[in-house]
Amino acid sequence: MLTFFSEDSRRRQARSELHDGAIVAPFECPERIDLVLSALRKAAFEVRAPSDYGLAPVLAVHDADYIAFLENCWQAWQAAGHEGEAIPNIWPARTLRSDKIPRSVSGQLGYYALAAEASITEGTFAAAMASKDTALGAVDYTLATGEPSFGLCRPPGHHAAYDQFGGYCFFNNAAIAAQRAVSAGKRRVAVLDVDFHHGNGTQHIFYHRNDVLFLSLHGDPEVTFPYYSGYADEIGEGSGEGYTVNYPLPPGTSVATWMATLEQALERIHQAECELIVISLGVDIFEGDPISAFTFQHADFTALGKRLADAGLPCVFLMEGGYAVEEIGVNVVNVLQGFEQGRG
Ligand code: SP5
Ligand code: ZN
Repeated sequence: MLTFFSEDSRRRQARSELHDGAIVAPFECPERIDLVLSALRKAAFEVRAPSDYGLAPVLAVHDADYIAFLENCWQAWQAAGHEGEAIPNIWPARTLRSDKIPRSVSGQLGYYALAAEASITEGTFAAAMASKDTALGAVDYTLATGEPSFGLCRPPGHHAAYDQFGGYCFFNNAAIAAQRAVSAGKRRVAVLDVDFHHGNGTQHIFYHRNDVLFLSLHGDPEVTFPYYSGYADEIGEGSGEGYTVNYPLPPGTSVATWMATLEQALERIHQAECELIVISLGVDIFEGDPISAFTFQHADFTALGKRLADAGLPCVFLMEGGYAVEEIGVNVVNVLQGFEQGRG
């Protein structure tokens, strides 16, 4: 399987994450890509650099003012004299005005953020640009050839909504890729999100549409980030009704139950006559993940890849979460190798 990666993904070098009441070194760190890359190379996958696609494919799914905010935020934050990284500390929460975008970068941060753990830093925008180029390189290759691909996206994307960042995500790479496939003529595309956390951003972007079917298996938001999205009664709206499908699962869910749930998702993908699957591949479903609570072992990732190959559709795998850094490489490679075995 051909894989894509842009070196500029390293340009996000955040120092701070708000976690458990403390500022800690970010879970979403650049070492993650080193370990995936070395595992890919060891398994003899070709890694290709994507071309520069500019902002047009980003603006196809995101708000232009939001993108301009991300581009300018670090500079404005520094100009305002702040010493640490840019982290919001107030939001237009339920009892405040939500129609106002303040002039101050601090006010804008809260307006455009849906969570506070991910800081904005000097290289964040450049890394987000690199990450979407990786996704676009992968989807373009699959659209041109019908062959599967993997994009080693960093930062991840699935929490990023039309005009909000959070959960380590800034541009929604999976949504950008799915939109690309629709624009290229695919009549319906599935985004299958297997990351431990609900892909609230992807859901939000396509909630009113039926040309992109969004399905997500994730930790029950009653007890898991992002808490305010990912319940089973979120099914899409208007012509999008029935084209959002959520499978919240309790912490500790067995792999057998998870795989049985995947069967339901794949059944829906076939029923909806999707022509391509974008897989939001979070390997934070691994048992050893430090911030998640599913129970995948290394071999289960191979089985997952095989099962996806059985679905018989062109697949684009895009990296989302996965924070058991030492094991992230083997878990990703196992999915990709399982997929190749399944096609064999
Ligand atoms: C892309 C992705 O996987 N983003 C995840 C963002 C999660 N951020 C908040 C995590 C809070 C974790 N609290 C876990 C307590 C575990 N004991
Ligand atoms: Zn996740």
